[in-house]
Amino acid sequence: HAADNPYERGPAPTNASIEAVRGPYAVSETTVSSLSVTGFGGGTIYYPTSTSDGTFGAIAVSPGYTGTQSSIAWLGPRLASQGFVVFTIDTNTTLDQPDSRGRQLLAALDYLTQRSSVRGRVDATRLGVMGHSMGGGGSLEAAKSRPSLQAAVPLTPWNLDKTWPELRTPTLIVGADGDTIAPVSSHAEPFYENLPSSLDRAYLELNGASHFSPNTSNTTIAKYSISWLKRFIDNDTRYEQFLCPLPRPSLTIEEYRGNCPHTS
Ligand code: 9J3
Ligand code: ZN
Repeated sequence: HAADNPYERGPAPTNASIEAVRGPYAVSETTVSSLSVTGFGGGTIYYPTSTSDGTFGAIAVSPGYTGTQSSIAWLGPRLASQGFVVFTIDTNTTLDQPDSRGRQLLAALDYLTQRSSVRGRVDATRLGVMGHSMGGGGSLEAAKSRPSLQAAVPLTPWNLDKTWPELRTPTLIVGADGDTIAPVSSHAEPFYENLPSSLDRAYLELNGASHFSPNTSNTTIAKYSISWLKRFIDNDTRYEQFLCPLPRPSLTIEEYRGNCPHTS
């Protein structure tokens, strides 16, 4: 329990609680204007309303090519209600490439922990990144340049760089079996296979899914993202039960690869 792990937040999870549309925390939000920041395009911060549970880990989320924060907005309240501060961002331009999106995710985390109105609610040592498509490719770039990040969850990621031996951040890569824009055979799968084999890593391939499945509320994405973020940002081993043994193929899971037990 909490006495053993100062970072754990919220009640003991169940399969129902990680599949739920909302978790145990009521969520507030605040808009960050692009005019008030540099290095990224502003966004929306979703955070647990309560101040009675101390600080929370935090996650920045980038949209994909031509996308805006609205394309990944569902993740804000979905993840924040489980006990995270979540910053869904806009990029400087919607055409920015993955390396730029990676730098923007880090600028957003720096803003969140150092300047934002909720900085007092964030534990600056427990940070993660997510993103869709080129934003997922950007999540890999962010983790490559900042190994202190505690978790990365690229969603149907796209990147020209296929090799990620530099990563030290536990990474869950989510691919979609029907993705024709970032086919898993040339993006998500080689990204996963070219992470260090010593790293805590996983590959979730969604069944009956497309490149744009991460753009609307998706229970399979949510439950495994929540489990990964809780397990590695909060060190919360109560969530290990949903990750190990590896989830088996199902109506929504085409394939799942990873290492078990986790080592970090
Ligand atoms: O962010 C994305 O959706 C990347 C996929 C893409 O449009 O790549 C073409 C250059
Ligand atoms: Zn590389």
